[in-house]
Parts: sequence; C-alpha cells; structure tokens
Amino acid sequence: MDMNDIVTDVDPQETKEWLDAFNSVLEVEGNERAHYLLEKLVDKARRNGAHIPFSANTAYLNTIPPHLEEHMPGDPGMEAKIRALVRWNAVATVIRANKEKSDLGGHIASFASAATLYDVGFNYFFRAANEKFLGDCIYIQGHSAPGIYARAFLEGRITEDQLNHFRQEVDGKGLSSYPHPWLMPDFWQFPTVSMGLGPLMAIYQARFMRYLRDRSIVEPQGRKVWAFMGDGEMDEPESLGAISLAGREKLDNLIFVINCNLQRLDGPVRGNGKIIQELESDFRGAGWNVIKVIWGSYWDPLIMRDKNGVLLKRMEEAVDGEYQAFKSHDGAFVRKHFFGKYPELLEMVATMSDDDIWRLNRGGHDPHKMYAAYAAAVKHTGQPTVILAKTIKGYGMGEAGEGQNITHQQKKMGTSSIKAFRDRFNVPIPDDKLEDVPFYKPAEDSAEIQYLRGRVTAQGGALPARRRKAAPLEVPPLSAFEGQLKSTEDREISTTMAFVRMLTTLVRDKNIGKYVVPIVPDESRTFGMEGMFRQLGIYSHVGQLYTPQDADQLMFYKEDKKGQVLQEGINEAGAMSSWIAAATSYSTNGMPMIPFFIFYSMFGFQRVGDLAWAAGDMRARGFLLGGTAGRTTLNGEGLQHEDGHSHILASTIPNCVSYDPTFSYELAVILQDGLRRMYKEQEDIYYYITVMNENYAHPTMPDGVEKGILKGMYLFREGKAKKNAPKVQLLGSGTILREVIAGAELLEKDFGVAADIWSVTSFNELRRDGLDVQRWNMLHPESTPRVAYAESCLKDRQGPVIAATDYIKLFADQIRAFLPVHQYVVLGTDGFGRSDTRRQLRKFFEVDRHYVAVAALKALADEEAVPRVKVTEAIRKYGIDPEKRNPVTV
Ligand SMILES: Cc1ncc(C[n+]2csc(CCOP(=O)(O)OP(=O)(O)O)c2C)c(N)n1
Ligand SMILES: [Mg+2]
Repeated sequence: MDMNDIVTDVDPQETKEWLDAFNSVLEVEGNERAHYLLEKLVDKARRNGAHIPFSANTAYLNTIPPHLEEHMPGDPGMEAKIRALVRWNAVATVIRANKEKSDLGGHIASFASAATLYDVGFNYFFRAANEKFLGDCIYIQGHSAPGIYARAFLEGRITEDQLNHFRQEVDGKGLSSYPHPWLMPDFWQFPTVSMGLGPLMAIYQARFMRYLRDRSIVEPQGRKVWAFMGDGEMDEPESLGAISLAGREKLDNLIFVINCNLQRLDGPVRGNGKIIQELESDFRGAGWNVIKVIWGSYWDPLIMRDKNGVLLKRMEEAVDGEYQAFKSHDGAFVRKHFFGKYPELLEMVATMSDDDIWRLNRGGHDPHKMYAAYAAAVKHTGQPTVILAKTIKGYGMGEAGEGQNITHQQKKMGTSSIKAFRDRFNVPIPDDKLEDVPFYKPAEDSAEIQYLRGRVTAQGGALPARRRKAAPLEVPPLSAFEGQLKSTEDREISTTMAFVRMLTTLVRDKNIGKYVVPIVPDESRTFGMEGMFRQLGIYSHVGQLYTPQDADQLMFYKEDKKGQVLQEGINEAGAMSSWIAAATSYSTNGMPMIPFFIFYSMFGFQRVGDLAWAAGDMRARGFLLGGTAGRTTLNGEGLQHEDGHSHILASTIPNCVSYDPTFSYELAVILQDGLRRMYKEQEDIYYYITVMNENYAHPTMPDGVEKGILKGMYLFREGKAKKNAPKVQLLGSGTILREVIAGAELLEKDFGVAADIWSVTSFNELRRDGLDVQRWNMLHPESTPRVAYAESCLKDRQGPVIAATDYIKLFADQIRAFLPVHQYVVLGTDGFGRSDTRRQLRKFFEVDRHYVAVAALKALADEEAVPRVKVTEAIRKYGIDPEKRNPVTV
C-alpha cells in the first residue's frame, strides 16, 4: 500500500467498505483466502490494462504482527541480566586491550548493536554438536568477536587471562581478533571477517549439507546454518551474489540474520533510503522468506492506535539518515523531529514523557521480537529465511558513540561514558573500580551462572565450537594408479586426461569412492569430464524433471538427486564455496569428503583468491586443479585466459601445497600422497595442482623418484657426456619441461654440451624447504649446517643451472638463494599473453628449446667454458632475432 495515497483518498467511504469486506475475509476465512482474492483482483486489473507498479516491499512494519508472535519461554529478567554482563565484558575486553597496550584495536559498537541477536540465538536456537547431533553452523559477524568471547567467559570456557590477551596472540594464550579457525581451532568454525565471504559460504554450506543428506552420506537431523552479517556488508557483491541459488534450491536449512544498525564504517549505509526495505525486495525477489523486525514491543500500542495510518506514513517517509540521527540524540529530539512532523502524532505521544519516547525500542533490541522471528524462521519450510533486524550501532555507548558516525572505530570510552554504560545495564561494578574497567563474572553458584549453564545444557553444549578431526579414511596405495605409472607408448595424452582417469579410479574405489566430490564451474567438456555426467550424475535436489536433449547418447546430461558431481554453472566463487564446504566437512559434519574443484587456472586464485585464503584459515583439505594451466600451453585463447602466475598466488597461502607436474606418474604420486596426508594423517593442508591440455607421450616412472617428486625435484635424465664436455643443469616444470628436454638434445647434438635434466614438480615446495633450512641455520650458527633439498640435488653437479617454466620468472627464481654457488638463469613468461600457437607463444615468451639452449650457452660462456661466439652462433642457427622486443613490455 502506498501510504501517500491516504492523504489523497478521494472516496474514503468506498475505501472503508472495501477494507471492511477484506477484514471479514481475513477473520472468517483466513490469510490464504484473502491472498487468493487479492491476486485475483490484481490479475483482473492487469488483464484490463491497468498498470500496477511492481513492489516487492511490504509496509515498514514488523512482518510478524504481535498476535502471531511466539512467546519466549524462560526468565526474561534473568536473561537481561546475563546479557548485560556479556555486554559489559565485551566492552571491557576492548577497552582494556587499548588501555594498557596501545593500538591493539577491536570493536565495541558492532556487538553492542547485535548483543540481543546473538543472545536469543545462543539461549534458544543454536544447537551444539554432541554424540547425538552434528550441530548447527553459526557464521558469526567478525567484528562481534569480543561479545562472543564475553559469553564464553561467563560459561567458563575462556579465562580472564585470555580476555586480558585479546588480540595478543603471539605468546600463545591470546584471543584472535576475529573468527579464525587457524588460530583458535577448537573454537571458531567459520572465518567471516572478510566481508561478503560469510554470506556466500553459508549459502553453499547449507547446500552442501543438503547434498550430503540427499546422497545418504550424512543422516538428516534438521540442522540449520545461521549466518550473521552487517547491513553495510550487504554491499559486497559476494553477499547477495548467491541468494538466488538459495531461493531456487529452497534451502530451508538456511537463516540469514542481517543486523541493520543503519551504519557501516564511515557513516550511514543508506542515509537517503532504507536498507531494510531495499534488502527486503532483493531477498523476496530471490525467493526468500523475509522477516522484518523493525519495531520493539514498546511501539506495539502506538502502532495499534494508528488507525488512519499517519504513524506508518511517518515511519515510511523517514529515511535511515534521520533514524540514525534520532537515536544519537534523546527523547525530546525524537518528539520534535519524528512525531512533531504531524499534529496527530504529537497528540499520540502527548501523555508520554521524553524518557518514555526514548524507550521506544528497535526490534533488534527486543528479545521477545527476536525470539518470535527466530521461532518462525526455524519452522519455515520450502524457502531460506532472512531476518532483517533494526538496531542501533553502539547501543548503550551513549555520548561515546551511540548512533554516531564515528562509532565503528571507537575502542575507548571515557569514565563518564563507562559509568553511564554501567548504570544503563545495571552492572555491579563500584564507582572506584570503574576506571579500571574490570571484567565481571558472578560466582559459580550464582543464579546467573546457573541459569546460563542451564541454557547451555538445553542447547546440547556450548557454541561456538569446532571439531578438529574425524575418523581417517582408507587411502588407496600408489599401485591403484598403476595405469598412470606406465608409459603411454605412442599414445599422446594430456595431464588433464591422466587426472580424469585417476579421478575415475578414485570414484570407483570401494572405500572412499563415494566421498569424492567432483566440482566444475561449467567446464566439464573443456576438461574431458563429461563422461562423469552419466557415470556419477549431476547433483540436483529435484532430480531431473525433463528428458535431456542428448538422452539417446551414452554420456547424456544426467541430473540426479543422488548425483555426485557439483556442476555450479559459470560461478567460480560459488564452486569455490562448495569446495570449501566439502573440504571442511571432516570438521562441520564429522565426515571427511574429498573435493576436486577443477577450473581454468586463470579463473582460479586471481578470481577467488580471498576465498582460497579463507580456505587456508578454515583448515580445508582437498584438491584444487588448475586446468589449461600455463601461459603458453593454452594456445589460442589469449591475454585473459593464459595464466602465468597462479603458482605464485598459490604460494602465498601457507598451507596450500602446490605442484606443476609434467608426466602422469608425477601426478599419480602427488595425488596419492595428498590423499594420504590429508585423509589418513589428517594434516590441515590443501593442494593446488596444475594440469594441462597439451597432448604428449608419457614415460614409465623411473625407479626411486617418488620422494623427489614430492619434495619438488628429481633427476629425470643424466646428460650423455663426452669426456671434458661442458656441462649444464637444466630445470623445467609442467609442459615446458618438454622444451627443456628438447633443449638438452640441441645442446648435446649441436654444441657437444652435456645437460642433466631435472623435473621440478614444485618450485614452491623447494622454496619452503630452503627457507626453513636457512632459518634453522641462522638460529644454530655453531651446529653443522643443514642443506636445502634443492642444494642437496645440485651440489655435486657441474655447470650453470638454467630453469624454464610456463610461469613468470619469479616462480623459478624462488630457489635462487638455496642453490650451490652455481650461476642460475631463469626463463619464464612475464608479460601479457596473446593468442597464437603453442610454438609461436613459446618463441614469443622465450621459453622454447632454442632459448633454453641459448641461455645455457650464454651461462657457459660467462664461465668461460665455451667461447662467446658459440652463443652468437646458436642465436643465428635457431633463427632468434636479437633485436626482438621484450615480451614483458609488449
Ligand atoms: C572485504 C572487507 N572490506 C572491508 C572491511 C573493513 N570493514 C570492517 S567492518 C566494516 C564496516 C561494517 O559495517 P556493517 O557490515 O554494517 O557492520 P556493523 O559493524 O555495522 O554491524 C568495514 C568496512 C572488511 N572487513 N572486509
Ligand atoms: Mg551496520
């Protein structure tokens, strides 16, 4: 209803008749019938050509009317007391951290606005994991962490000493600034503080839980995913980016709670509009159940008396900037500027004092309203629910920040504000102690603590809490990949093809096959994985409601409720979120899953890098496969597709282990060991492996190379040297190793140089090993120095070392410090890619066999092992233009 029309109602009598008729339908026949009639009327109007403007909004009122609110059980007075203590300890945590040690930071205002949202959830709705129940998943807004610690302190799970070490983690006992499973692995489950990732990951978490249920891997228990977020956070594309998926998939195990305190860091979220109304229409449009909790109980009598709709009109016309300003002042200000606009409204509050007006609360600060919203949300079926709770940022901070634009950054409060805060929440701290802002915890046998314990028991345990391990899986031995360890003879295949065969072996494995989760963002055909559509089925909660176009084909497009493949559409961020849900299933579901997310390597780390970082924090275990990898391997596709740096990005994630293998046996060794480390030993690491689409023959695995493959390099072939021939050490990875092998042959044949060839499966792992050794040696100056693995490989070898890869030079350059005193020359693919044939691209980027040979000869010439003229000779012989422009700059 457009409230502006009320004033211009041309026939109030007629309006009244219609409304009376409608009211009697509502009362006698109920909501559904009333809705049906409305739809009929709208349809009739449209068919007659009436233009009825679309509105996905409802009035700016609570969605649940007071008479339909479910009542909160328990003792509200006692809960208010406990909540006050949580508030106090949260504030004390931050103030103390910024008092004694300067600049540790922390946030007061966010939790101050959200305290009731969490409190009601913890008391009645969030169910912990225990022997009988796997636990609800709670995504807590990062900046609310102090409040969560404060509650855990009252529960006896966190000590005062720990609170005193908020944000002081280095010595081991401190509390992390935000939810980080890496830092507090028994406490935090979900990293949320990079805004937008929490909402996105929560949607895919809910979806993955449904997948596990539909595939009968985890029994249905009615678990819920609760995700808390800020209204400012909703501006992140990631926050809203997947809500249509949640609506489409009818994820009724998912509840979003958006704390609409109308402010973000700098100022209002929608000063000139209304964030709650905007989000309501977004979510309703995406098929969600929307519950608005705007007004607290003190408003109910006023709203009831608003027969002519003037109050609602005023509520609708005020913008968020005004609502924020109202609550940064006082009751008199609200009377003047809110109610004062219309005489009827002034009249309505005439008998109320300014204090009474000030007490008119917002929905998100009213536990009864929040309880009713949560109770409705958990019962709602067929749709995900979003609760839009209106609150005040910095609630209770008074002049130190309540409703003020500066409040987000407030880490300190003056003594008078602390005193006001204490008085407002009735915390029993005497005046002479206030300066110190001490923590407060009632005695163990106090009514408060006993009550709190009762709530924890009723909810099945305390939250948040994280499971570290699950039962290990039985991992197949390397011999399971026998086919990949042998030569392909004349058959030319790509490492992608080899990978798909290994994946096929794995899904057929009787012990772990069903736990494998292949994930693709609309690229199955690119990677030759379309056979899996039919073999494994594509997961769809509703099965397949149509006969696919290719039903008569062997490998038709099969959607299935029990499908194993997650086909995420063109959606790397969503696919990555699915992968994270699967890769942390050992923790969230007590059921290890083995996800393989295969994507265009260029649309991997650089596209979803922040999620990859969060995956590290979350201790994800699984495989990421960068397909069509390398800057010159993906011929034809050009600048936006050719990846020359994903390995560098992968190397920045401390627990991501990465490899760039060339041959299928290398891939088999890496994969099998990855399974062993992650699923048997339960190491909190994940893998990034690049695979290519270039076809070539693969040799049989040489004896005894497994260890070297895993450590990062091994001797692939010894140079055939005539006595006294000059020697070089050639290093290569991925498809460029083949250019290195060809380069060695040229050197031998054309210049009589003997080249040892090393397959470097991981420059990244070699660097990690080298750094570790270097550090140990620095700290143990008088012990026998340890030797980096790369050095141990090359120290007894002769000649300069030349490395070539399909990645930027930095990739191979990483090991420079850990080589023996040899010269080290690196070739790589710095610069923007372009479309052409592989041969042309390798020439352009100067990583082909000819450049390998020239680089080796130049290095030898610098050591006076060959005359310089030999280099010139090679340049001429191989048709290289010395005046060619540097590929980095063109
Ligand atoms: C991706 C990202 N960008 C920026 C920030 C920095 N930041 C932290 S909190 C915040 C404002 C949050 O506002 P809102 O979501 O409304 O939460 P509130 O504190 O108001 O509850 C910003 C910009 C961040 N944490 N993550
Ligand atoms: Mg906000």
